[in-house]
Amino acid sequence: MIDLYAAATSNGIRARVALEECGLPYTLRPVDLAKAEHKTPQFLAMNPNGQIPVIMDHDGPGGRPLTLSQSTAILVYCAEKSGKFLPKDAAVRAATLQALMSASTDVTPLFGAFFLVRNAKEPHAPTVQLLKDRVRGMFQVWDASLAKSRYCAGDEVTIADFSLYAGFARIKGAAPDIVEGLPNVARWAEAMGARPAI
Ligand SMILES: N[C@@H](CCC(=O)N[C@@H](CS)C(=O)NCC(=O)O)C(=O)O
Repeated sequence: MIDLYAAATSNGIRARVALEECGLPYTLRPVDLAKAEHKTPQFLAMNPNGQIPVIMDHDGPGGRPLTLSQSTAILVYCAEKSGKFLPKDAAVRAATLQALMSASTDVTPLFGAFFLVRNAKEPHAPTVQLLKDRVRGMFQVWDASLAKSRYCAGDEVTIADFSLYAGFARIKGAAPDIVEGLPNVARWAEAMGARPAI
């Protein structure tokens, strides 16, 4: 059994989608960020960075418990544990990892920066616009790519789709105009949103 410590942010959603999609039994342990539950000594013992998500797999590799943070590491861990969504073919796997990194390490942090700057007490309008345009630009690239393939890394669903969908869902909720008017992204998002696990 796995414990998932998370909140409903894009990184938290990414980890939960991974567990759901991979069919790994887990218990959700909600972490209230507003109450700083991620800064308690108990939480910091699991992740000294004081950030969600964290999983604790009581039946980890070799039957030993494993504690893991970083939403993308959790995606890879779940894929490997379940044998799903991380293709074995070397070329497709490389494409999957490329798409995964783009979704996890480009889109999400850039949107996070946009969100922080936009919601600052005195937002600096040119910076807000710059960051917004950068995130939009990334989704325009995704739109062109999704015109050629059904999913982020080809014609099968992979963990790259889970990562991008977590970011997409957060952006759609907080700044929908960033992802509007992109027909291939919209088609992909509809397909992803219709998946029972999501
Ligand atoms: N790179 C990390 C980022 C984790 C992260 O930024 N978590 C946020 C919520 S989405 C958090 O816990 N923020 C609280 C804090 O940093 O104090 C990941 O992918 O898991």
